[in-house]
Amino acid sequence: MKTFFSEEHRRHFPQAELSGGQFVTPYERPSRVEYVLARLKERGMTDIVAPGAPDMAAIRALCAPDYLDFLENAWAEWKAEGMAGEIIAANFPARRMQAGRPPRNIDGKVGYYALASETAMTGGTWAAALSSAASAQAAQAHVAGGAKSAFALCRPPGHHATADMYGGYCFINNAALVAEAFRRDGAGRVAILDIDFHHGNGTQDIFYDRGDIFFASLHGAPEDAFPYFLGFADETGVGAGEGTTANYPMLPGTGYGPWSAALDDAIARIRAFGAEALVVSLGVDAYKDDPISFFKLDSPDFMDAGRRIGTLGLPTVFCMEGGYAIEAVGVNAVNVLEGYQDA
Ligand code: OKP
Ligand code: ZN
Repeated sequence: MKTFFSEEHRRHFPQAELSGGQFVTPYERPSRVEYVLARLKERGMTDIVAPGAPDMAAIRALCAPDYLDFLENAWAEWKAEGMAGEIIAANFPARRMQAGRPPRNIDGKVGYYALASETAMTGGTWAAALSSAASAQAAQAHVAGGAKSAFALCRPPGHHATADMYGGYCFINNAALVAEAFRRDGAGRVAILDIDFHHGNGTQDIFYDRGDIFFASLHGAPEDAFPYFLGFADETGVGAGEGTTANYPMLPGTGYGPWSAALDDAIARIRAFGAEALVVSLGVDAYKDDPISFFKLDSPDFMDAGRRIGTLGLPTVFCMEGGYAIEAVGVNAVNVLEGYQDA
């Protein structure tokens, strides 16, 4: 399996994440990908290439124009306003406020386009987010061109980003770009399987009313875990999309037994849906030692999960999402890929 990866990810490295009332070094940090690259090489998966320029037309088709303008110009506006630090959202349109009017002032604008305040932006964030999207797009093009599968080693991740909001370390929804690209390249129906510990709220939101794209997510129950306000089992889609969203929220301490039962159900749903291509949001933060998650998967479980996903026999793009037990991220992510290849 070929890997698509851009060194440009390094341009996104904020110093601060707001966590537990303190600023800490962000969990989502550049060194995460070093462990993945090292493990790929260790396992002989040395076909690692840089993507070309991002397909901006596809990104514009996915995202709101004002949101993209915001991402591109936020740093300059923040600095022009005299802000001393990194961009952190502090003001949100909460219940019964005007959620549809982007403020002129950048401090207000940031809150308008953010869905949470843990994620800081800096001068390099936009370039890094674009490079991450480019890796996803290149991986998809590779599979559309006839390869069985590809791995987009995306950083920053994407599954929390909606068409017009960032947060949860995400800015552009890479998995959504891949799904839409598969549709444009002729797949009638596409499935997205999100195995990151956190609910893929952005991906769900983007495709909630779509009958042609199935979204399944295994994640920590929203009562207990970020993003808290989406990912409940009774969210099943709307309109033409009724029945094309499947959420599997699970409680703290969930191990591979119940988790893999949910995976099998999601796989059966994807098979029944008749998907012709598959996108996997590959987060490995369901790992037992992940510092911000509460599932109990062990490293061999990720290989078994990959094998089960492989039984679908679909052309597949894996997009890297989360995973913060950084020394184990490489083994766990590559285990999924190896399991898939062995299926
Ligand atoms: C992104 B992805 C740490 C709380 C972190 C945000 C989590 C974002 C996860 N104190 N909350 O889905 O792995
Ligand atoms: Zn996650």
